[in-house]
Amino acid sequence: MKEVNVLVTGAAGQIGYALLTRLASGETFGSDVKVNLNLVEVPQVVSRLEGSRMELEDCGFNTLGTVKNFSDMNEASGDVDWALLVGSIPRGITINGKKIEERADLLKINGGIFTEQGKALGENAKADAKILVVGNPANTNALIGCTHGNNESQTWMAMTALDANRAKAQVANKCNLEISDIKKMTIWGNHSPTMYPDLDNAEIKGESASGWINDQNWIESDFLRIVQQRGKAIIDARGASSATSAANAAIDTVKATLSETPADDWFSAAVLSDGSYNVPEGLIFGFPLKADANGKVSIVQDLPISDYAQGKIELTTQELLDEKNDIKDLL
Ligand code: NAX
Repeated sequence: MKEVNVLVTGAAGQIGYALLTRLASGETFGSDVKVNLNLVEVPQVVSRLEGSRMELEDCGFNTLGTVKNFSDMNEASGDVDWALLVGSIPRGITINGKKIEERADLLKINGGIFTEQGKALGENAKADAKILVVGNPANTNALIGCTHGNNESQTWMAMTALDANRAKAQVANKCNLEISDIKKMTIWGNHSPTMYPDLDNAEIKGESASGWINDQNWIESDFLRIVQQRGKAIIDARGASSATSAANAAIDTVKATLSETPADDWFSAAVLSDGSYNVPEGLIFGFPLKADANGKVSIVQDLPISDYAQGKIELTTQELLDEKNDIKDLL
């Protein structure tokens, strides 16, 4: 049997819990691939991972390989093919008597974590490893990790697939369509309320989604607001942030790179900008992406961008530039 080595940080958290079975079951990498899991947690809770390991064993998956628990990223990252960086310090936590509410403080604390994780992966993970950052602020955490990973053959992404799935669900509800009728959903920019879900370039049965919907008022007000604020709406309703849907989006992102993207579709994640669409180089920015048969990820080029969309893209670009400025001494 083939094998894949997958590292998950924050593995004892709620997204981690929803993620592990789906990585190990055969659903993600296929029924002919053994999945070796390296689970990483902070030292205070690493012992809880033993419970996760026992539960995985009790699922009886043919495709489950080894499950190892770590609190040291250097030890955990040896030879990994995939790293799903879910763990990060949430807003509102109290550290050394100070409640962390400010974005700049949050960015700096997580920046320290991602500096170390990036270095460990750059030095120890496989040359063609893919790294997906889920932990917020995901784009800027990925920028720090990618900078310190300093390994150009590895691919760093920050997750926007949850936002893309949320956008598809809203369109499906509005138009009474199946999710599979909606293709080419792009989330431009930051995984934050400034993200821009693009319905001009999304397609419904081969036509522009915005043309099909034919209700610009809904697109610019309800749709945009619902998608941008969906994370908060879930926290308000559930008393906890998205977990199942976030884990599902991480699985979707992994799967999207395992085979060539179909000609009539693309997927959404944030990658290092190369200047495409005039986005400044050196930001981790949400783009429309394609994978080739070898899993190499590239940005879909030459999409038309309306003046309205351009304004939204500039807003989210500015936010990412501000975030980058807040952590400039970590780069
Ligand atoms: P939890 O608080 O349930 O779990 C996080 C886990 O990470 C904890 O067990 C914690 O001990 C661990 N952790 C913290 N620092 C670590 C480190 N340095 N190394 C290893 N583990 C570490 O949060 P959960 O709900 O699972 O969310 C995880 C992250 O995903 C949060 O930052 C959250 O904001 C982010 N999200 C990102 C989304 C996206 O679309 N990109 C959507 C969902 C989610 O909000």
